[in-house]
Amino acid sequence: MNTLTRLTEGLPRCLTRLTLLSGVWATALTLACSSPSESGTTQGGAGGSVATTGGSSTQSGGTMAQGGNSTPQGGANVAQGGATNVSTGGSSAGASGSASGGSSAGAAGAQAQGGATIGAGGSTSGGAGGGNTEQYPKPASLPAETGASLWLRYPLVPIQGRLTEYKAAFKQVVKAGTNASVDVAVTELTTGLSGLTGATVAAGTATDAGSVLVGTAQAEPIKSLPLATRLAALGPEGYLVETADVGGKSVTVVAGNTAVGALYGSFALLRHLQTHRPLAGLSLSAAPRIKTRVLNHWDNLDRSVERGYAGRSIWDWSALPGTLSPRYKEYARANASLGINGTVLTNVNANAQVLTASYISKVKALADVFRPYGIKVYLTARFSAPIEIGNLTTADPNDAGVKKWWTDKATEIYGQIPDFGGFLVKANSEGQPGPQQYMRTHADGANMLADAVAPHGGVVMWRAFVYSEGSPVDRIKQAYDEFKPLDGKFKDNVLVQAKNGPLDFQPREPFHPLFGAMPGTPLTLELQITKEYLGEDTHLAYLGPMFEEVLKSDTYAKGAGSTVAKVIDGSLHSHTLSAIAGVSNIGDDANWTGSHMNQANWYAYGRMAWNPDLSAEAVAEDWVRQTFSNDPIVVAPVVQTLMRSHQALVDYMTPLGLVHIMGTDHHYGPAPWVSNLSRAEWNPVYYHKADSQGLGFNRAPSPGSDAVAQYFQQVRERFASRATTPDAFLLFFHHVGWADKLASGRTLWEELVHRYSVGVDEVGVMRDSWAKVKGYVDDKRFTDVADFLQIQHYEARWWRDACLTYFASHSKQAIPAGYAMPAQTLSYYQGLTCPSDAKKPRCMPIYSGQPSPAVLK
Ligand code: GCW
Repeated sequence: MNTLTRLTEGLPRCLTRLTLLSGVWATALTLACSSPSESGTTQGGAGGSVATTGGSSTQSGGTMAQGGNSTPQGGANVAQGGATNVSTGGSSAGASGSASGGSSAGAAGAQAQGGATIGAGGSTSGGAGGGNTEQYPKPASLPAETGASLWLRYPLVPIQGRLTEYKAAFKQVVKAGTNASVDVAVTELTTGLSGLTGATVAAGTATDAGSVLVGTAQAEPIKSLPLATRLAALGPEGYLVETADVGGKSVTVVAGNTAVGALYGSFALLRHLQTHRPLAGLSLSAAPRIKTRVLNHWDNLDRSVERGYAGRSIWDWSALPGTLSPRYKEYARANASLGINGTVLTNVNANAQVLTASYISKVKALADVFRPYGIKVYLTARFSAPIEIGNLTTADPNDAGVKKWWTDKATEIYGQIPDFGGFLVKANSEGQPGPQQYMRTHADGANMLADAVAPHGGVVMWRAFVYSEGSPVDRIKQAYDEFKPLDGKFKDNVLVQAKNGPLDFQPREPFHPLFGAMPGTPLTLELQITKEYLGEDTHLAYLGPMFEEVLKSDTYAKGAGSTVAKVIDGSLHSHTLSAIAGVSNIGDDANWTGSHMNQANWYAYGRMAWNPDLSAEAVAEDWVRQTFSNDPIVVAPVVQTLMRSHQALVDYMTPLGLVHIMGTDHHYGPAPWVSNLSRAEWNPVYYHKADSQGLGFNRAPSPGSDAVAQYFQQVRERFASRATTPDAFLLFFHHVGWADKLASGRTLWEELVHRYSVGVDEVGVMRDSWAKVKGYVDDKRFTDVADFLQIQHYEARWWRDACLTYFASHSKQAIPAGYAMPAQTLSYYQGLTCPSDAKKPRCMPIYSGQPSPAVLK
């Protein structure tokens, strides 16, 4: 045993854990999921198993993020040792099948049938994996790929049985009804089906056997099929995909109540086929749980992107509206394939210029491209716009002239873009103007804008990310303190948008206490897809587990089971509006997201926004199958690498609940020593509070900051007590003595060294694991990923050594036996001046030596 790995800290119960079996990694999947599985039909055979070879670690028990200290659930161990003839479909079948219960069951290999569900939020998987025992041939050669195709790749199905099945079933595509979105669906289906089958699958008119019939429930011949009741239950965006008899011919029907629903169904069918699932019993059905599922672009009008690491903004404002980059349509396709139905084009640190007539015509051009894909555009509204572009002397929301200005502006926008979504606003935060300048509240400001867009059906998304000037006792308390008293004061078309955690998109944070605390206001969950604090473009950190963790966190707002997911989908407090937002990681890089692996985070966001009950692992598996390969020799190790990556990063950057110890401004490398920034709460030392006694921020009741008081009782009590606070958040809520014992039996100092070391070695395992897919993934993408993993490994060691040398200066303790000594001294790390380019951060001086092993025994 050379690496002790603890992978399950804080992860929900449905996730994979890894077990050392006979020298190979095998997945052990938990069978008892904490979330209820949805009822549904089961199709297809048993889910396949995820198998892998390589790696060498074991794991010890972890702690549940929200549930106090506990060990992971047991599960079926399925070792495949890298055989290439295991069943395909496995967990992904369940994944597509919606409920986490379904997906994990599907993943449990021998145990369960692929999950399948009908109903809101769910989706039937149709045939789950099983049944396919065909061996994948090793590809003779693979053309280089830039990553530009994302997960919308349609290579010829390489296994004969499945190929024959698909060829017989998909010969042409016939549309029912006339609509731009149905036309898009036909194009997507003909492209995808032609690629997958290697035949020409064209658009046709007569419904012959082997047709895919796509359209709306109102259009013949779909209208005459007995689908009406089931379709009606699926709402405007839901879909149904199944085999049907039309005039004695067997066809595949892709039906929605709306044309966009049919488009979503088309992408669901294509995903089913891209993941090589069988057609027997095909029955896919789903409707989104959350109504508004948007990307937030922090894109500026000069094409720079705040916290963007993938090149320039894809919005080429100077060429719009005359020139439409082909990327706009590609962007719309990719989003529609996930179910994302809105995009906020501009940075929340807003520029009023986007509200001028010339920019509105540019925005209209984009809206026209996106409309057939079901995507609405939104803009950020700079609160001082009436002054900056309207020649007014005030932006006071109670001023009649200001109200009129916004009302007229809304009318102007809707005149051009009738389905404009509305405004996103960052106000009185980090220097942005807002209503508080006029002694008005956030509600006054939001309501004024809400009145302007209400006649047109628009909404206002008002951000709760605020922290004031001065030296507050505890920055994380401020959003709750400012917004909770405003509950019930917002107009019906206002959503309050809060980040997942109370601080700021840290590698790991507890859920934001506003969730559940504002029953009279629909709350939007804002996730950050771009990895500002998580290694940016370079480090592999799959965020699915983090998204899953926050969505499944129990607020206890209305007793047990009041999860964040239920708060934001509107069901807990019976709201009509519901929304989720993801801060985009997209730029004009060929691969869209700065690295191939970062595409997985865009994908996971979209899939989980559609269905917040999906398991991160099931989503990861679908993504790997669509993006790289269906061969188990690729699927297994890459899914495992993704699933362990976030925890690895947390361990080597900010273990045990540490936060915000990154370098100033760029937030890339380690800088826990920074203490000289003008505002107290910008300094890492403010957050970790290391001293000779111990480490961590005391947020328990007095003498702590009592931030825990913002949570409902059950959560409050758990976090208030050091004994019941999960290790994952220990130092977030408590100042712990260096010599205090943790659940592992190690002292805090020993545990800190251990976590940092394990994190580094995990990256080594990820590197080794990726090395094994060489030859099974095209060389270009293989090399790109391998190169980044190498950088990540060095940088993980940099993080470890820099942080441990710094914390040792407080703990006054040596590195315990069994762990590598830091490569350099504290002053060396403090003297490093990297990255020089914050957009493509690198730290050349530390790329030498052997990062692993950091755990020596
Ligand atoms: O995380 C911080 C970022 C800022 C960002 C801000 C916010 C858009 O460092 O770049 O500004 O959050 O969310 O408003």
